[in-house]
Amino acid sequence: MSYAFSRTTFRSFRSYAVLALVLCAAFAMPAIFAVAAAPVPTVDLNIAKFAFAPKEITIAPGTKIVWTNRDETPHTVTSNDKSFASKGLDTDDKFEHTFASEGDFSYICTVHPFMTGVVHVRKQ
Ligand SMILES: [Cu+2]
Repeated sequence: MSYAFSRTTFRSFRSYAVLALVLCAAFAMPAIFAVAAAPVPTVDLNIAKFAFAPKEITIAPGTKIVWTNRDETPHTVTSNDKSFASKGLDTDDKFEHTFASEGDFSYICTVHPFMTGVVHVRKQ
């Protein structure tokens, strides 16, 4: 009687152990792939109250900047050397650009040219 009980207990424990292993593998799998595909470092930048915030920023090469227009007015993100240029961004629209190489990139809003910003890309 007690023998049968312990066998059943053992069998159910074993099936839980197998289930736990399968679940661990299932959860670990996406994590392994996430590490393999190294995410691009991203910096969020706001366009608010007719200004780029922050107006000046220093990042490492390979960093992506995502600008979000928080104003009710359309703005653009347009580099002076034309290496990047957004369309007109409405409220909450985003524009992103990845800076591959070092340099100083000044940009303006073409609708409001008094709005200026600069991105310094430096190895850190
Ligand atoms: Cu503007």
